Amino acid sequence: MGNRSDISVIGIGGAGCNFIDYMLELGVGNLRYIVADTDEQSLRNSACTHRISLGANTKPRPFCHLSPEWCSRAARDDSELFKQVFHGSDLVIVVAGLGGDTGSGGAPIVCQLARESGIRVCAVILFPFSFEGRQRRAIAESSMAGLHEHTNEVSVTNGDDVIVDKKADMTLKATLKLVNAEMAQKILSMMDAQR
Ligand SMILES: Nc1nc2c(ncn2[C@@H]2O[C@H](COP(=O)(O)OP(=O)(O)OP(=O)(O)O)[C@@H](O)[C@H]2O)c(=O)[nH]1
Ligand SMILES: [Mg+2]
Repeated sequence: MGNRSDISVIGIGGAGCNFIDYMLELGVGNLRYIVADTDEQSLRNSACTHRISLGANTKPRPFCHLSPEWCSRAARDDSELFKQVFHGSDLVIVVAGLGGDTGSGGAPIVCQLARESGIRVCAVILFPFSFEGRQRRAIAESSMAGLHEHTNEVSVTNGDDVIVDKKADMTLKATLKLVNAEMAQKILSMMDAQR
């Protein structure tokens, strides 16, 4: 493969982890895959062997609901770990679905950490579907501001646009697969541009 760039792709939160599984299933090789989540079960279910348990060192951990703010703090607490993981990469691609706590709070900080190491950073994200409600949209919007601040490029797939194109009887699972396919295509283009 000669002088191919060293590219890391890290999925953060449930959607990010699912997406990395999708890439592994596709068999896109020559990439360093990493998953990071606050949810141990999501990590255990992942086919990716390079796993980061986000927030394992962040105390106190809220009993029920996390928050994007707590997940941002968790990512900062693990900053040395992330920097070690990204060491040697020419490009870091951060993947998350926004609207929840982990991806929305963690992704902008992970982007910032990679950038501080002098690495080019792209975020590939899903902006939530309208049917998921206003609160998740608000969380996504505030995360977007952080992503724009700490990346070279943000590539957004808008959930609602995917729904417009889909067949009326398509299940959510099938819709998310379409989203994953679109995000994968974007990553393949980024890989080509980086070469
Ligand atoms: N591309 C893709 N998007 C998904 C998938 N599952 C969920 N999403 C989207 O991603 C958004 C965030 O969901 P999660 O990733 O589960 O949330 P999280 O970041 O783990 O946050 P918490 O579980 O609240 O800590 C959802 O609102 C959906 O719009 C998936 O498998 N693939
Ligand atoms: Mg989750």
